[in-house]
Amino acid sequence: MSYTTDNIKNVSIAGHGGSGKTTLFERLLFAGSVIAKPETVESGKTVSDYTGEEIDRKISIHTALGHVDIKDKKLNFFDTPGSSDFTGDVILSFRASEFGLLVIDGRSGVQIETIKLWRNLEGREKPRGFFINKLDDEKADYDHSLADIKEKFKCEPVPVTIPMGKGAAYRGVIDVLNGKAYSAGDGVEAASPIPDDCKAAYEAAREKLIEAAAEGDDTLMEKYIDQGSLSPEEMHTGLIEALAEHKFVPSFAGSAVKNSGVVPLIDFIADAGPSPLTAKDTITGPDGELSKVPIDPAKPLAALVIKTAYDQFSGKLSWIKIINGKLGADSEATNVSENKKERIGKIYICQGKKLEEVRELNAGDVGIITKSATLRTNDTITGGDASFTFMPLRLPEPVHSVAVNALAKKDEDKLGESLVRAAEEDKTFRYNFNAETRETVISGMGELQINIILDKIRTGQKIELETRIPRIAYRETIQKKAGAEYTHKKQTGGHGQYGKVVMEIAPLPRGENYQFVNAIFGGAIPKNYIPGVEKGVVEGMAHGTMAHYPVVDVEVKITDGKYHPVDSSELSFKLAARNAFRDAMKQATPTLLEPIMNLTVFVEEKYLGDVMSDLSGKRGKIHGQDAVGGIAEIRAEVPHAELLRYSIDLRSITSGTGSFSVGFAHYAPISGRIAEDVIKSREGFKVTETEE
Ligand SMILES: Nc1nc2c(ncn2[C@@H]2O[C@H](COP(=O)(O)OP(=O)(O)OP(=O)(O)O)[C@@H](O)[C@H]2O)c(=O)[nH]1
Ligand SMILES: [Mg+2]
Repeated sequence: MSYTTDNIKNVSIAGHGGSGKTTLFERLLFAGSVIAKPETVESGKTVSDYTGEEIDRKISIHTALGHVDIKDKKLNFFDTPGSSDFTGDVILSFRASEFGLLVIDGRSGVQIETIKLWRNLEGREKPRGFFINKLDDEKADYDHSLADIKEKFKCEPVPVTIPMGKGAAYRGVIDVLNGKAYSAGDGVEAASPIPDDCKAAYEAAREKLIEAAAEGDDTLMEKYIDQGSLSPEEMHTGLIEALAEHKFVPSFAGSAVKNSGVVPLIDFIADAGPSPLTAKDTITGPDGELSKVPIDPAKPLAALVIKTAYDQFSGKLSWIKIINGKLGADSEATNVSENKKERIGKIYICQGKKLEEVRELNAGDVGIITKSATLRTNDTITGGDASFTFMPLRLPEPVHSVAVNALAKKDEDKLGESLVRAAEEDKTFRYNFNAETRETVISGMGELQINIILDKIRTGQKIELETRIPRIAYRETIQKKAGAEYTHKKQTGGHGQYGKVVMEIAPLPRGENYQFVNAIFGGAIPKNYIPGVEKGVVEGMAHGTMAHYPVVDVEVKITDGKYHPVDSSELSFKLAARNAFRDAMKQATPTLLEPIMNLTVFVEEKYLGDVMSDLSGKRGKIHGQDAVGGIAEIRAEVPHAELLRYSIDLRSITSGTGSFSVGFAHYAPISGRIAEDVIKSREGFKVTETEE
């Protein structure tokens, strides 16, 4: 059946790796009677970790979607991966949901990935809440987790459910909103009266929840001040409003493995979870202007492709979030982004990999179109003649790169096609052929992501691949002025070749690249040969005299020359200029330049010292440092050559908790041993240049 917009809720389950998201998702489906028996992640049979790579590794790698139909509502849940390598899939689920539920491991409190995800949700102004999990564990500490949330996020989480008992004595949760207790156990939780020994904790929590509800609505606040209490219905109304306005951050307690805290969570989301109707979506108009539009079922169809996946059985799957109107099966739509018509055939919703056909999807809902002809992630589909497009996903830049090639030349095409597909499926993954270093370089969020993609290509395509650390794009430049002259003279059968070029070269400030100055007076080189001279200079700069790297930041001034009325040609001047440039460069104290990157590292404060000393060993210059809630942010400039394996190094220094971002900063000179090694590594490099 199809649900109307006001009866749809979209929830992203996100949080640090291993906090229990997939287990919670499985228990939500169990409590919602979608599955008869919940499976464990270890069994490899959960609904949401269904791909081969997830079953092998026992972690989530892709975002999975499922839904619980309850109280005439459809609750869509996204189970997202926790590792920062797969952050692209988490962000796409944030884009498509109205509520971010951050799962906290009750044994460790707030972990670093969760902090990054909170910031992302904050940037999107999405309502968010917490599920404090694993409270059955001996090492779990509910109060510490709650205090940690307060400190790290500078927010006041208000418990909607609270735990009964601790560790081995953990018994279940109290639903503070509805005044019921739920005991942990193998079956779906059933409500019971609140035990006497928990009544005091319940009363105290209820007081806070009523206050939070009153904050959401002025008339409720007056009533609360007058009467000192609110009815459950009034509390719902107040909490819905407070949540939509970010005044209220709900927290839930539970144990996913013990099926505990799941039913009251479902109840809360069904009754008070943010509705798509309160969400605003950003669109880019035809003139490039940004504006915000509400999700609206009454407008003509407009939808966004949030994800593309390739399935062994169903082929291409395009995940669609409907923003306006409705999407019907067997209809025509326009793919505005590609400027093409798209025939919509069957449409589906899903429980993990299991597709369920539906006739239509209303605004706010998320579904899947299979085998589409034109759809790509981030495309906008419309039914009318709207010309706007929805804002594409904003994703972090890749931080880890490797060079790859197929071992057998004949497999290069297969590799190329697989890389195109991988980049379509995961927008944080890129590939690019670097003509300068003659390598295919693939980049992503970390070693794990890259290895998983390469493994999938190896086994799926049955090809052998070879990977290397990518070559660095060094440059060469000069440090002082110099001059040179060169005469190109050749006597062949017919016409000879003749051209003489006199030039001066001088260093330019860093980043200015190249300037060509024609300072010839009196026609020593006729005007029509000047383009040939410049071509020669450009060719000379393509391969410097130290290690054949491109030359940058040089001014080249042509001061004099000589021509021959019969034998001169553009080619003669080109060859003369190229050689004159190389001769001049040798006199101008050439030096190698290396790329320097801007690096920002996020680590728990306890690792700060180790990270700093590692960076100084990597020739890094620290520019700044901040710390918020136990997380340090370090900004530094570090040579690219030192960062090629940084995602691996940082992982080992910080036990996998640190993360970083990088971007190109500038080029800087290198000398001594480092330069000698670079020069040595280029021995035998062949330059192909025309002599004719
Ligand atoms: N004791 C205890 N263990 C739990 C609980 N929930 C999950 N676990 C265990 O924690 C481990 C990780 O659980 P997952 O559900 O895979 O965690 P996740 O957050 O989905 O992990 P990623 O998707 O890889 O980020 C598994 O061994 C679970 O059995 C819980 O409530 N209590
Ligand atoms: Mg998972």
